[in-house]
Amino acid sequence: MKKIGNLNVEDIRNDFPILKQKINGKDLVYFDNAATTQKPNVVIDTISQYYNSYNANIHRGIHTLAEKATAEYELTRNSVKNLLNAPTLEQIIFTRGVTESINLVARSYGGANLKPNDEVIISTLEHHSNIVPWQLICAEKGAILKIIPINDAGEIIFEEYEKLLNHRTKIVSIVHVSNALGTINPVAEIIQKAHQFGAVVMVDGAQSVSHLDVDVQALDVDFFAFSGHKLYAPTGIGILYGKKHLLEAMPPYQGGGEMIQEVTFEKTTYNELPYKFEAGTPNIADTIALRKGIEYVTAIGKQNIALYEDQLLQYCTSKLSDFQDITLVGTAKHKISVCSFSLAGVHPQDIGMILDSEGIAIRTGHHCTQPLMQRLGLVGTARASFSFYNTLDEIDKMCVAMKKVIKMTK
Ligand code: 7TS
Repeated sequence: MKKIGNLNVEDIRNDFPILKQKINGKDLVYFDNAATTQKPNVVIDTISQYYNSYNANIHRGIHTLAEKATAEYELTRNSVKNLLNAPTLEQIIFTRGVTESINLVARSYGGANLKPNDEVIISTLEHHSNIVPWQLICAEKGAILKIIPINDAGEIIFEEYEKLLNHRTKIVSIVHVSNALGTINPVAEIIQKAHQFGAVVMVDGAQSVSHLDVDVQALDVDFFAFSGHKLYAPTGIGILYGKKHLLEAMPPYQGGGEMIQEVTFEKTTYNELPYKFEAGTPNIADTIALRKGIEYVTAIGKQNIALYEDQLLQYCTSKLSDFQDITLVGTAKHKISVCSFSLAGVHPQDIGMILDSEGIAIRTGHHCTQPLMQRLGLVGTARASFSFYNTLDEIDKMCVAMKKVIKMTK
């Protein structure tokens, strides 16, 4: 194993049992980390410990199991608060993931604040989950959705963004890091500009929290969302952070148990933050396990992770550039470790299938960013997205397999 940086990748790989298996007779090479990351033993074990020893509903029981489950669940809120440097625990709301967090803000904040002809700004880089919720609420409220264009490298054109801002702009919702291209957006500047016009800013952090340090106070962001499953934690648990005065003024998103203070048939009063937005029995086991994912990443250190993954990105970029028929898609100056590419005359799906036969898992297609693909004039791309458990040797294996793809398809 070629060594780079000061991560002990061999030790790290031993923490991820799934990586040890063979796929189609070959060692698994998992390059689909932008879709979901694999889980370390501590995360997997935490889930079974919960069901083995203290499964109970939370916030309501006074018995020992319920108290333990509640305490463990609430510890995760504290972990997320520290991860994001949020001012208070009440500003951390548990959701199912980024998708639900954005829908919550669009429905609750957008529903309460958008008026006919108000404007919402998103960008060409957005995942469908940061497009469709805004289309839905804009259609309902008669508001207008505006799109920041990008250049051919896959970077938003900042001057065009500035031109879109005006006194009718109420919400800017922008992806921190593009899942399809890896582009890191200048969110601090985007937020600052939006605030000059009195607009609130939501940042989709699905692809950023696992690679970059995020400080919601330094960014002065109004809403920030991420999903646990892209941060080495389970699926079905995600986060919405919001500024307190905004969350307090927003109506509930869903009604049910836990989110109420008092219910009569005539009138219901709502619980305080964050519970106002957490109706029903939540995903307790996976929330508890999210803390273990955060602790795992924090122990390795985001700086170390960024440094190491950048080496993987540079190596892969240079290796793929040596292929005459391969075009790299997404060449932004500031990128995380995502390598999207296309091969002349070959459908991305065929690349994916041949690589899979070699044990290599990549994502192919439009990556839930169809408008972005339309802008780039592509049906889709092949995308290799790296984690700190990937290696240079694995990138070499993918390049060897790409030679096979070329041979088989030409
Ligand atoms: N936003 C971005 C930027 C994403 O990458 C994703 C998922 C989402 C939102 C939605 O997250 P969810 O956890 O609520 O589903 N991205 C991908 C991907 O790139 N491949 O599969 C899922």
